[in-house]
Amino acid sequence: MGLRREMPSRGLMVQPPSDNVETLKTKVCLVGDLEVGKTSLIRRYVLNAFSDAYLTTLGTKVSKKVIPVSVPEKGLELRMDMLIWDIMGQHGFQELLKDAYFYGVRGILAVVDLTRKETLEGLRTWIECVESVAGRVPIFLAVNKSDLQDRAAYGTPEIEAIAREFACEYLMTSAKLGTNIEESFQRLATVVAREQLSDSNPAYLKP
Ligand SMILES: Nc1nc2c(ncn2[C@@H]2O[C@H](COP(=O)(O)OP(=O)(O)OP(=O)(O)O)[C@@H](O)[C@H]2O)c(=O)[nH]1
Ligand SMILES: [Mg+2]
Repeated sequence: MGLRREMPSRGLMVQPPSDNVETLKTKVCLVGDLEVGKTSLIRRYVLNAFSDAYLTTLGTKVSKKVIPVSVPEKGLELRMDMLIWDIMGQHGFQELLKDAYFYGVRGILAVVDLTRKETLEGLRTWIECVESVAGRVPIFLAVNKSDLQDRAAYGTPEIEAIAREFACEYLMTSAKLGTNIEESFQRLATVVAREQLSDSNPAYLKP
């Protein structure tokens, strides 16, 4: 798989301002193999909670978070209503349910597990699956379980290779310790907003 092409622009879902701040409605999803920590990242982000117990996600769960986003190059401050879709990591369901889950996705938080190298390879089919439904969308990569550095199965070169492949940025995260969770979602929100506000959507930029 070569480098990703530029993403086509598409329409906006902008609501009229209620409190003088424009609201951007966005659907993002977390994808990655079983047990990488998708549900834990969302739990930490939305509820600031964590559990060591592993309960695999069956089907999907949607959470919502309202975040301020600034796009400095456009001089814009926005409110993003982010719907966060937690998808189960079972590859078998992909073809069956992808239309239902990935329709309208505007951004992907791709998650891998620092202690299992195969989760890097697993990511490819996840991203292809989302993009087969939603088209090209911005991606942010979370290399999760950074608290288990002593069990790391790969290092920076492998991470940077996969980040290059998907033309995305990444952070090392720990849902357990709460490391880089806010930052990861915030940076995903920013790249998604930037894409949604691309030049082909000039209507949005009117005062
Ligand atoms: N040490 C450590 N464990 C973590 C971290 N994040 C998640 N876990 C553990 O990893 C296991 C799997 O976490 P989940 O959040 O359920 O993983 P998932 O990706 O949602 O899994 P599926 O829903 O089955 O696809 C659980 O036992 C979590 O406690 C982390 O940052 N550090
Ligand atoms: Mg889960």
